Amino acid sequence: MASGDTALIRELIVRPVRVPMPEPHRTASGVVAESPLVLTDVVTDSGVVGHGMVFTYTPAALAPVADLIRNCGPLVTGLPLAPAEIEQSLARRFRLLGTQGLVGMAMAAIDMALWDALARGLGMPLVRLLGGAAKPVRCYGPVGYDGEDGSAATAARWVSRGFTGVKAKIGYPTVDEDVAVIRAVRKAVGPEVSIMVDYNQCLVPAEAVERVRRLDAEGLAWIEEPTLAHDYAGHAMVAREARTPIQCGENWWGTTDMRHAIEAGASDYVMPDVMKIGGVTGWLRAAAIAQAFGLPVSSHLWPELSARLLCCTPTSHWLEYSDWWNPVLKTPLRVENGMAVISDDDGSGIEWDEEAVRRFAV
Ligand code: SMN
Ligand code: MG
Repeated sequence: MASGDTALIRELIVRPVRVPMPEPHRTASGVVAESPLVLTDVVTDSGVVGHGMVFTYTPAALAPVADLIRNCGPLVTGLPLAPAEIEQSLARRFRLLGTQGLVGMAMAAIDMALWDALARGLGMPLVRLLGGAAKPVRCYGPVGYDGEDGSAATAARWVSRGFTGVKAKIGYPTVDEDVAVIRAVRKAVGPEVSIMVDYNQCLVPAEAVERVRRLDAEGLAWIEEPTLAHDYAGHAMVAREARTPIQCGENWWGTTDMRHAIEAGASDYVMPDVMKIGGVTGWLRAAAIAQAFGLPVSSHLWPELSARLLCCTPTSHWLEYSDWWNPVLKTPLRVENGMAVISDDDGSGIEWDEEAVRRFAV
């Protein structure tokens, strides 16, 4: 592409896949046993291809999300490769329907692919395009809802790989069981490692208040989503009562949800999900809001893309590491001694393993 020319979008290529998981990931609010993903490629008239990927949580949403992205094809083909402009244009198109849920997922898939294509077309890594510098990003490892022994064993494996943080799923029938799991994890990882816990929205606010008071004695780095993600008043009540920081954000659809949560005082830290917050465009806006409020920003899934975005986030905190989607990636995120190492490849670091994509195609 000649410099100064803006590439035009020629087509979207949309491929749903179902990626199996070696082990199901259990939470207090359900089990994730596989990864239904919609891989989205934006092809430009100069032949550059940008990649984006969304996770539909349940296979029931896989075909509808893929269809929705395909149906957005005519809304974006022929437009200049300008992600923030296209976000505005799609948001206007969907104003009467709303841009949450499946629409938000479709918009995020397109946005991620557009930013990747933009960076590739300019021959630079995404971090450079966004004005940041690639640096190692501190990761924590996830631990499922696997009881004392299972949780301790997984946590110990992360620490043996050099991770300095682990996040355990809790929300057992009693707070005594929560505490027992936390103590088993602490015993397995030693005093220096940060332990986060995640309730995955399973408590009512009154019970959450009771439990966080007990958990305050355990030296946790944060307590995540103790109550329903969109009950900002409930979270604010818990956050006021807890000495341990409350963490929310993975279920905020766009920066409007984030704004409402912050206005309510629902969360001490924030962890936007790059899909639900609105792709790279949404993340950049969320990072600016967090910076203005002095809120530490962690990520949720999408480790390859999130690691790059955390390099461009002034109040960057922790990267949530996950290897669930490695099977379809040619170059999964490298982690050395618990730190994500960002390659200097052009774009956002997403490259499909085409043979695997064919194998997992739906
Ligand atoms: C989570 C992510 C994806 C599926 C289930 C649960 C989670 C997290 O809450 O924080 O990673
Ligand atoms: Mg969570």
